[in-house]
Amino acid sequence: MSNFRTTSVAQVRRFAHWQDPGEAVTRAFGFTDGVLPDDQQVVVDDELRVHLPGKRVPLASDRRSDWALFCQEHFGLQSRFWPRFDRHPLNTDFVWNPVGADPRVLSEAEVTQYNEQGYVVIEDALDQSFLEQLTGELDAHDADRLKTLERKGNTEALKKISFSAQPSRQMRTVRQLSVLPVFQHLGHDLIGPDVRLYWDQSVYKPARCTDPFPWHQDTGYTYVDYQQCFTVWIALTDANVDTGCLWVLPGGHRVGTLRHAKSEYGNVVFGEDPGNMIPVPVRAGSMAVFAATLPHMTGANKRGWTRKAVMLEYAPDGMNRIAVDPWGNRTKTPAAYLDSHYQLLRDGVPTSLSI
Ligand SMILES: O=C(O)CCC(=O)C(=O)O
Repeated sequence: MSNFRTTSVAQVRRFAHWQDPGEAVTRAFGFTDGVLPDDQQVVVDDELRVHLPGKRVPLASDRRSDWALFCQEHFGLQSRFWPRFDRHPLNTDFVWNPVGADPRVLSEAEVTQYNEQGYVVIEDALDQSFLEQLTGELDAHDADRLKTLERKGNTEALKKISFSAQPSRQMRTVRQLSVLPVFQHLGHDLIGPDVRLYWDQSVYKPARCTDPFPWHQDTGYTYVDYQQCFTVWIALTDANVDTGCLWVLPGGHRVGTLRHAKSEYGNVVFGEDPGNMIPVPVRAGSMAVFAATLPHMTGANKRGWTRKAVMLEYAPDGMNRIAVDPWGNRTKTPAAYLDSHYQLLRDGVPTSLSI
């Protein structure tokens, strides 16, 4: 028998996405007026099903991460399908708000996948000549970094993953990339009418770099008051399980920001691999678009060449960083640096940027 807890209909109704079964189902379970009374006892099990006591067929069944978190927090019930979630202390009330009501670039199927799984892949988003130009310029940027490391005799760092923060500040091609129509339209579909670039970086994983980049959420670095930002991970070289592609925990975005620990390679949300993780291989020029709350990691690069990617993160205009000062007070500051976090969509209309 699975692990279970007995509770009441009133308690399960406190879950933000709870939906009572339809009248026909409720009647079939013997409630002749078709209504489940608040004080009706129900049993919730670790497969995230809700039963009436003694009934074999469940009243409801919901495998989503936010229901798992609710069961964990309200009933002390650890589900079989998800890792233990530990909320970020400032994340007290996150509820996933479905996006993509009137999509411009995503198909209905992609909108559904994004809301349910937290990511979509867009194949061949960049044309070949732009991809080559972008990669060439980022390579030159990385070559400078490598030379400096060599000069300093820092041979260990040469073998590790390397990040170049905000190349858009220096490189026009990265700025041009970040405002491509596909990103303006994605901003509209996944955020709304007013969208800014929030972050950009290149990520190079050298040949035979065996260190995975650990599980984290992109919101796990700086707490912000809007958690449904999105990240675009663009492959500059083919990325698959042998070359260090992304792995994601599909559906894990719905719990909002979790507590992260510090590690050598950045913030970590899960100490070990969660079950149900899947790889997201993408070929050069294609990209994974994912919710900033989606737990993800990248694996080892077993090949003899560098895996290269560039990442862009988008947020709504007006988003704030929230921090807690040493006296325990919450402080709020605008998340955007207006010079580099330019606005690419205003009132739903692409802005005319001179970049
Ligand atoms: O591209 C990688 O290897 C990992 C980058 C990443 O997930 C991040 O910086 O958030």
